[in-house]
Amino acid sequence: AEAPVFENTTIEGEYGSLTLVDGEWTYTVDTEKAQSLGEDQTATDTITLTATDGTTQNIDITVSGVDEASEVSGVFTGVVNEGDLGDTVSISGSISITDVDSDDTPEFQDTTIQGQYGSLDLVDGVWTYTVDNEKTQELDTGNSVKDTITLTATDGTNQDVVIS
Ligand SMILES: [Ca+2]
Ligand SMILES: [Ca+2]
Repeated sequence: AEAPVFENTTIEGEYGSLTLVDGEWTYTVDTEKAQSLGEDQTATDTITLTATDGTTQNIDITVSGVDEASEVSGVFTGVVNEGDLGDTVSISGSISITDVDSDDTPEFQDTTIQGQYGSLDLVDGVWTYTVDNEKTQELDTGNSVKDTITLTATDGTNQDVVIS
């Protein structure tokens, strides 16, 4: 009988692929598949090689997670005109935060933040800035001021919303 061998092959695993060439295996991580692993997470990818005589051998690869930064999306600027006293002048936009790491679930929680010329309410990812007309009456046509409100997500990510 011929001596058994492990023939050259490439096997797809859960987080990458293993290539066997002349008895030497190389495991290459697929970044797309592995990025959901967070900073303190590890996963084991078990690849089974089968020899020509049917002998099987598992190769266990431990993949350690790396933290990916969270991403904020939405509307971060707004332009409103001051209103007369007693008017309600407001502008709205959305804000959201995502993180590919499965153990990171940041969010912007509901809050109300007092600014210099009004206040911003955040409810379920929608912010509404309402002008305090008492503080803006001194603005003449053509005058513009900026109010910068900083929203902080649960993971510490800051996002400014700038209202003119
Ligand atoms: Ca990751
Ligand atoms: Ca992360």
